[in-house]
Amino acid sequence: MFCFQCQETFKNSGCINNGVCGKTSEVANLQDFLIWISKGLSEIAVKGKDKESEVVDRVILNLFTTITNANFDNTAIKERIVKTVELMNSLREDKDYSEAARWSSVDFSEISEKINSQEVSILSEKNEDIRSLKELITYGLKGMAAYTRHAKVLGYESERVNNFIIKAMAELLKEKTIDELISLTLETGSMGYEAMATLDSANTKTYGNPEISEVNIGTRKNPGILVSGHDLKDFEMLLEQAKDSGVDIYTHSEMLPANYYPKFKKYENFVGNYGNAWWKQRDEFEAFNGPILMTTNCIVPPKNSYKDKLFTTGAAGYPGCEYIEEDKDGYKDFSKIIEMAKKCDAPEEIEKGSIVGGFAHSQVMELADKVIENVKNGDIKKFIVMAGCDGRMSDRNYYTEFAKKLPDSTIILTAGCAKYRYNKLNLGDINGIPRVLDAGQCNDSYSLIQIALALVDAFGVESVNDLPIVYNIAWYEQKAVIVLLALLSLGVKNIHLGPTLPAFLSANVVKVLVDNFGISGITNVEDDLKTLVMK
Ligand code: SF4
Ligand code: SF3
Repeated sequence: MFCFQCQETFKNSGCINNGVCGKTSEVANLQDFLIWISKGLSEIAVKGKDKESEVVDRVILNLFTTITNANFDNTAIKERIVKTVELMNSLREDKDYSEAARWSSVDFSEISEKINSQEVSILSEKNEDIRSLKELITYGLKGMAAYTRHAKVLGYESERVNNFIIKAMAELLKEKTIDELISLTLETGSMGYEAMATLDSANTKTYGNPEISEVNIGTRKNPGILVSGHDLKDFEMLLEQAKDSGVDIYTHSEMLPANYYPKFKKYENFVGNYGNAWWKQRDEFEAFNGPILMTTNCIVPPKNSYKDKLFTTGAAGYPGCEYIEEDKDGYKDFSKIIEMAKKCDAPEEIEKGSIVGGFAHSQVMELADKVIENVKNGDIKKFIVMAGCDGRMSDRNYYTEFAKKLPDSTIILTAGCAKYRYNKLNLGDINGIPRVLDAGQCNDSYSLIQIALALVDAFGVESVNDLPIVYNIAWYEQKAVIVLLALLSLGVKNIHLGPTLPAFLSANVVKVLVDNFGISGITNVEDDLKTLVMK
């Protein structure tokens, strides 16, 4: 195996025997093969007369399945390989295709032979810069696919985004120049922005605009179900099915922003958020006592103490944990989880109190006058975008320290699970405006962009780069990659990215990003405060 798609990759170079995330080499190799034939399937669709929606759905699910920490289940990945090959076989015409598009076997001894030949490995591309850009685009597409699927289950999609995903996947099989790949990278970013906008519409039109909310972080005495990941539709179905069961529902990690949506608040058994970011789940899931539903990443290989209570659905999967299928209408039956919860103890209380969030674009626009007035009178001097991911490595304490040491005249704009590094620090407020404004999940970085664009209008400046906004973004997996590419495609400059720069960026690609976008890594809290905030 060779995988370097996430921030925690071994020695910031590449996982070679096992993933730091817990991915086995068998799963990693099968995932590489799945991506390779997904590109082949895309090529068949691009060269064919009609772009079958079945192709789009299949490629999107395959991309999403290979996101870091989403699916560790070799059986599930093999099943997806078989379905993909069968679809290719049914659509292939009498045309000239690449080897990936010609692949027609579902015999796993042949597939293993192909994998062992190393021809579908990331390292099969020998030119380091071409490999770097092709992987950057692939990872962006993975993030875009995740957001696209969340929107699709709510009945929203963008044909442009769908077509782009298929086109770009097919393009990645071709020989390309550096310049061609750079322009495909930027196109990926702007399509990523459209995918995020589509998901924003899907979420807000279905569940209402997020509003300022005080979220309970304590527990009640009933047994509970804990829901993690990003899929709001799964969350709604579970809330609805559990509403009269006597079982309480709690969010974990990236599901926290569900607490901000008006439509979910009406459920009396929706208690609040339990615990922190994904990487603390081994302790927190154990203390929770009840079953847990993972709707997407990030899954950490579970402890035996709760493994039989961990359920997955959608693109997520873990061997030995039960997977909840959807029926042909998209309905999922969660009764087994609810019945299991009834027999479990109530959650152990690990925290008390509340946190405040819900500052997506519509809510912030309502506060716009107040925000602008505070900027004009100098009470707010700077906004620091600290969105992105959290991770388990101790070097991420940097973000807690950075947040603590920010001057009182600054506001943190956040989205994604990066917020857990500072959302319980009680950083106070500026004339009633909290100093940490959480817009929601990582995809709600879209809201942060909307807020920046509104400020451009309000202050009459030329671009977002003329605003008192700086960027200190933390990344971990591929959804952060699409958020980053979206920001670059909008012309946002001087983003600081940490805790380390992606291992998949070659020295030359980093140079392109530095020269054109002023991207840089992080150094230490004191120096970065000077560069970002005090200047
Ligand atoms: Fe390693 Fe990250 Fe790939 Fe997992 S996803 S195998 S930790 S690079
Ligand atoms: Fe977090 Fe996985 Fe990226 Fe969605 S839950 S931001 S890491």
